[in-house]
Amino acid sequence: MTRSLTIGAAQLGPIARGEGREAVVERLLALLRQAAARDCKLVVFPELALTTFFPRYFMEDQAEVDTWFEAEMPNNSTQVLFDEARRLGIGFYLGYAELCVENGQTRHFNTAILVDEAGNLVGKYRKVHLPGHAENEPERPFQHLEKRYFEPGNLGFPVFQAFDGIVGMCICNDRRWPETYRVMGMQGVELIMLGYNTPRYFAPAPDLNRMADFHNHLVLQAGAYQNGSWVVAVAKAGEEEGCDLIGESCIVAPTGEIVTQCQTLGDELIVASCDLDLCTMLHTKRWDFAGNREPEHYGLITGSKGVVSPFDQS
Ligand code: CDT
Repeated sequence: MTRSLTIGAAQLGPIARGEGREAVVERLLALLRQAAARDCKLVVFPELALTTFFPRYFMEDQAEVDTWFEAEMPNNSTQVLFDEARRLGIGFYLGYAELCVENGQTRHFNTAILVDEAGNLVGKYRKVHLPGHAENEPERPFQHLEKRYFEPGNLGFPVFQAFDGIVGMCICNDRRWPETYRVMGMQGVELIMLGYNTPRYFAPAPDLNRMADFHNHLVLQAGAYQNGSWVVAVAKAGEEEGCDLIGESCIVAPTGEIVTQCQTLGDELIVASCDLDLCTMLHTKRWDFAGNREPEHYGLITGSKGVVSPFDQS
């Protein structure tokens, strides 16, 4: 019997700055119910799925910044999503801004959680590769202040036994880094879920703008194939408060092929039946990491940030 998992990628269109959590959760619920009608067992929502992409705004008042964060999950706004998902027997990945206290210290993370079909928390991931900048750069048409509002995730890239497979998570910019997939790949990952908010305009190098969609799919497809894993990548898309966000949410097979992709820049559900046993075929027949990788010959050195290449020496 094959391990077939029907997964929905629930793309969101823009969220207005003034749109409250409750209104957004209504949109998530509508997508969740569509997913149930199409037999999904798991739905993936975007990064920071409860609010507009607030790192585009420069704020100095920490109390104001904290209004964009969730101090509890579930909370009053999201409990209904958890309840409905459990009633429908669907698990979900949800991205949100997390405010927590650890060892007496207040901390801010760009976080995703995975909840199973019975409503239990399977695991949490905190975004490691934070893009953008920490200070106001008024010459930009909009800010990208993730380095100001979040700290890098402190949970690594764990994988979890869930949905009859080995699953892991990452968030947006993480998908551009081969390490993200490889660290999970080395743990036998079979399904990687991620949400993203990707402005088409990349201020540091606007020459790359025309390739924003291409580079999105390029990294997702390469990461899937090179690690023999399904990848489900879900955008918040469209023109959000004057910022053009790419769409093209997609489900990628372990062969690197895009199985299905969104056609709009709005709220849209796409669905695929994902055979997790296809990963076993790639892992054993195409890659066989244990038999074929040559880590002792990669010429890596150990630096202050762990294992780095000679390329990084300075
Ligand atoms: N949200 C996120 O990580 N976006 C980045 C673009 C940042 S541009 C400064 C991405 O890689 O899509």
